[in-house]
Amino acid sequence: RQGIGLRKLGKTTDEFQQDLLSNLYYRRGTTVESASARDAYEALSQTVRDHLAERRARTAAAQFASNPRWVYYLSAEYLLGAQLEQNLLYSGTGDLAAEAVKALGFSLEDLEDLDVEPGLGNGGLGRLAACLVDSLATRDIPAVGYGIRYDLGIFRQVITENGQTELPDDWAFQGNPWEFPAPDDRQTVGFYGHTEPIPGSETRKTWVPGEIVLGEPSHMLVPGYGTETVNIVRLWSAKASEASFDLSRFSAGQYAEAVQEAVRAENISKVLYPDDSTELGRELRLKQQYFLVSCSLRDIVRRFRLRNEGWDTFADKTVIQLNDTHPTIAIPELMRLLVDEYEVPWEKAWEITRKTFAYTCHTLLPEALETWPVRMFEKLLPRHLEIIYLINMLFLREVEARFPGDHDRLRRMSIIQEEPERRVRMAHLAVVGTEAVNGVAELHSKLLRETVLDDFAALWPAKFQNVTNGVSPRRFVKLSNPRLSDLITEGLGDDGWLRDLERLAGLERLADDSSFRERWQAIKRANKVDLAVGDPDSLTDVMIKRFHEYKRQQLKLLHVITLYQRIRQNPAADWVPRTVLFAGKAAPAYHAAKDIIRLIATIAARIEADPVVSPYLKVVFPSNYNVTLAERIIPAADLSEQISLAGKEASGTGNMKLALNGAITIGTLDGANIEIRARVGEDNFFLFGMDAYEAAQARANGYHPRHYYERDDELRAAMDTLISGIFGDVGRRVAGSLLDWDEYLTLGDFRSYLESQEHVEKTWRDTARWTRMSILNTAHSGFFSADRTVADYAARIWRVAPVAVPRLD
Ligand code: 26Y
Repeated sequence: RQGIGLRKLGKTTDEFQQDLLSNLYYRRGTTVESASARDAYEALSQTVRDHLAERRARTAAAQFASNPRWVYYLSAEYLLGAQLEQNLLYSGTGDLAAEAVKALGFSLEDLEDLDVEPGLGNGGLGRLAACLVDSLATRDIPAVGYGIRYDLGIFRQVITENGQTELPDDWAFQGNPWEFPAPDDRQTVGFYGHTEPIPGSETRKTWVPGEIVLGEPSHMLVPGYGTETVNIVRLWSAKASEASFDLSRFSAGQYAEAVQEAVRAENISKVLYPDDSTELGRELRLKQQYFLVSCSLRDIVRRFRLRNEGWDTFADKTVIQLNDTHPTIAIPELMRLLVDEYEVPWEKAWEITRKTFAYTCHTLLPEALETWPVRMFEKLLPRHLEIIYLINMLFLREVEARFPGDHDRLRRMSIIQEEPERRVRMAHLAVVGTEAVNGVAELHSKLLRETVLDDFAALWPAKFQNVTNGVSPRRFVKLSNPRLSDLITEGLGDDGWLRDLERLAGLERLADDSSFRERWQAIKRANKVDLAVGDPDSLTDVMIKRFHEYKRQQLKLLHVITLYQRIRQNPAADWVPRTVLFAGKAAPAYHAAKDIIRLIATIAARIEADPVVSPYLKVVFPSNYNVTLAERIIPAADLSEQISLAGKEASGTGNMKLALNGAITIGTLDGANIEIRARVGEDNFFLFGMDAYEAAQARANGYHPRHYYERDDELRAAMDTLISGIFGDVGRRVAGSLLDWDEYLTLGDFRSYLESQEHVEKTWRDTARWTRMSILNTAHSGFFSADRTVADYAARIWRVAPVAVPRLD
């Protein structure tokens, strides 16, 4: 079937117009005369998609022909962001599309407003997955991202004075033009049941599952920028088998009972992170993890077997990256497939498995390291538990050989935790079953080796690596900040920086050019006008991220209260007007984080109503922070709040996006802040607070928040306002938790933070100086491109090379 070619896709306005009409008529089934905006959006999306699909076909052919080592990225989350604008850019059809839709009576902007982002993730880890697949394609690396196609993505957040409320996010309610469902390519996934010995074999077993669910794949195209490659992310939906519908019950009028099994099966991909406060909720999460793993591994094995190569070459042709521990059951699952189904001897299978997997850790909080009760595993995945036991036994034998008689070490390192209840430690399984383990910023990787994973680093020092995170310069500069992109391109002479972000360093010489600085500043102002949340001449101070106590939105809030009190005490002073913008979601069951949101909303309203303070201070909290909203806020930010307690934020990626867009960071020595500061320069970064070692020491030496409360008058005044109850019970609760325990040393860092904020204001008054710092932040953030991150993974962890996709001329 070689040599059958496609008609070339429209490359002129007329041709594009024709393709658009053809999609409107033949795929959408409507006419120009009756087309709604939705019809036009769908037809346009399909037309753009066709351009990528054609590149996709060439990519698949070129990648298959070169028989490369494939990168398979397994992630429970993908926060891909809106697709239309990106795909117009990546397919180079933006101008054609604008003309063509105009002829239909629509504007491109109107149609872009109909493009709903798939919110298939929570935060940093999910957006990182999206940036990495973008850069994998941009670097021409053969790769597939695997994930779950949740029916309901991350909840839609509504902020009122009562705090956060959560509404379901039925993101594909009106259809999703960007995906290619493949219901005929479905996989079968087992759960529950029991195992049976296989006569004559010690290690092989038969697993007889008690429940079968189908996994239906659907893929989205992931184009590279400035290249031909189009990779895919393949997302799985749970579907009940035909047999699960009980026709006789239905006929008897037992409608609910007739579908209950099907509903149960399909609940697996119903929502992202179902509430885990009940046993059933926790089991559903484990089911999701295995569902993703089982479908994806079957797909990976199917693709490998297309070539009829022996298992000996599997690890040479496959690397599977585990995005945190959520897909770690892939390790015992690959063992099960190899040993039980393909009769590969255990030792051989283990060698293959270890060489195939690599694990990225994204946390330092010990409580965030996943563990699952052994009894839950035993019930849901009985064969996997047996395999984990055997892996653990052989592993502990290895430890015992290296450290004879060190029983405490065995207990610490075991994959099974014994006390207070037996649990499977997923991070230990992930370290034992992989060839490489990496953290996501220098400090994080170092602390992993020194603290949470120190025993493993002692055993296998070479396994531990660092790969600092990065972000997509296409989405987070070119698409989100077109004005700045144009100025950068003009300043550098070409737009090569979009594929080679270190070239931004060429802006350094322009930082001293006053007319360039004025244009830079005018762009920031125009972006603030677009965002329309406050006076565009005020200092736009943004804290945008998930709500978590370790990130310390409460510290920012204490700063706001202090400013409020200072202004009230001395209204005539020369205050720097500020707009403080918070955005972010809290996990629905995380009450302390939701209290902080509610408190911010309450205080925002109080300030708004205060005629003395409101000319200088405004607090805004736009609802429903997501990728689309981030793309609007980031270009307008002057000050980037990165104020987590040092040693707690693994990396952060919002910090990188903001610095790239010329916001100046006020931050602690945490995560990637340290690397940002090292690159942009100490003078262009507002540093405060304890470092990670000082923080650990403060805790160890007996940290007493009251000590700070008693000695700092302004801190006490701010806390007393909360305690007084004028901001309600929620204020009392937040203050109480700070005074009584203050897990993240908020009060300990308060004075240092305030001093640093005074330095911010002093600097802000000198516009030329501030703008210079802003330009230097952009100029020296080129390292934080996800293209560099992917190059690091490719060279140091995956050992893969690009495969060029030939152009179609
Ligand atoms: C519920 C549980 C299984 C769970 C679900 C999601 C645990 C963790 C997560 C998500 C974690 C996450 O987003 N981590 C962030 O990853 C970013 C990318 O590496 C880092 O920049 C950021 O510091 C880290 O908090």
